[in-house]
Amino acid sequence: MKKMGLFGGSFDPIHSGHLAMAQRFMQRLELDGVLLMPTCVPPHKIRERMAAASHRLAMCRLAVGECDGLTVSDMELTREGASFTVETLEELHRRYPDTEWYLFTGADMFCTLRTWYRFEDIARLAVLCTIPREGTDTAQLLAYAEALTADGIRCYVDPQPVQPISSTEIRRRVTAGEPLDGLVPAAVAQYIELHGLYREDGAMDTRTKDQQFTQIIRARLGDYRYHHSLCVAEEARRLAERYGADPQKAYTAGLLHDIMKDTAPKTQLQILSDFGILLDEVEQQSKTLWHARSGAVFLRHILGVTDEDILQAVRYHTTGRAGMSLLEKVLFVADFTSADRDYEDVDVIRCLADEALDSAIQYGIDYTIRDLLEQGRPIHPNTLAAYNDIVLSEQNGGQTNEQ
Ligand code: DGI
Ligand code: FE
Ligand code: FE
Repeated sequence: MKKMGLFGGSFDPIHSGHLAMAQRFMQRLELDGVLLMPTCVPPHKIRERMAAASHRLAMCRLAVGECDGLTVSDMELTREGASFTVETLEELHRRYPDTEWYLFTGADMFCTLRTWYRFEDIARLAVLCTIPREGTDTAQLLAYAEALTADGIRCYVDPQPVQPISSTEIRRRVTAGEPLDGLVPAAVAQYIELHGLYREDGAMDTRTKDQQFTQIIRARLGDYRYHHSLCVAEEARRLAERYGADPQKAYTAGLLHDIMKDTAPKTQLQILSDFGILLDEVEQQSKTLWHARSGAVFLRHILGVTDEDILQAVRYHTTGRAGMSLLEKVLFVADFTSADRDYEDVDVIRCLADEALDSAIQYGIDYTIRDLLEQGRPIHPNTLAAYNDIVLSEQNGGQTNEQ
């Protein structure tokens, strides 16, 4: 039997208190994992400045990225209308028949459990768990639990109180422009800022998107990769100006292209599976290819980047593909020729890049393929397709610069 925690909530936003609670239960009850379940908010409960379901879900995904054992489910959000906890538990039992479920509730909700819809079934389908909040009366909680136990209901009250943090307080701080220091994971704080959540109307962030993206990659990348990304952005802008692509988009694509490069492979796989992306055979074998795919997914679904040119440029920046767009070519080449690059042939490819993008791409792929062959690693079909595409079009009388 597997043991899993179920933690439902509006998570508006998810915060460090939620994560601490999930981790505490996981340790104490020796759970195999915890499923966070952002819930639908029924129409009569929608407050002013409430974050959309998609935002609440994205913030949960960002928050669990760094926490082992935690995963997020969109089951309740994708179902029609609001769900009852009992229905969710029934569905989970259907989907995972060999799992024992532990339902987490905050201290205040715990004492209302008996009034929940089909409470007896809930109690049959899960062990009811809660944690007292520091400074509140734990005696009431224990008394309630004792009464449940007396009725033969399985429940668990953690002996050690947790520091209370509330989503209401976090929203209030954001609205008032006060710092969130440590109350939410850094990635969630950035997300709130980027999307202008919980703000008074008209008090939008005055920074440009690129400034915000720069701060985001600064937090997600190590020094080396951050510096590389800034250099690729500069180089992509320069090449875009030279070859007639959109310099602004090129700069943004450069900033963001390696956004997942320093993220743990396991987390990258999680993001890909969250959004239903399947890796092909070569990709499964080559971790170095994952960051381009997980990066594009992260940009689209978490950072809310909607520009398809940019998303495609990031997605194909490692392998290339047949029929690359001008922006894809610009980013692909900039990744080879940026100021931080320092390999043997870098000057050769820089010269080529100033003559014709395709020549630089051909040289770059040639270099990559040789390297892969030497190491006995598989070559991705897109890499070969990109290579053939360029060689063939040159033999057909040579389009040089533009596609
Ligand atoms: O992320 P960067 O280091 O800036 O550069 P990149 O995104 O081009 O990644 C380079 C890595 O990707 C390098 O380790 C080689 C690998 N790679 C590129 N094309 C292929 C490939 N790996 C496989 N297996 N197959 C490919 O076709
Ligand atoms: Fe890359
Ligand atoms: Fe790169």
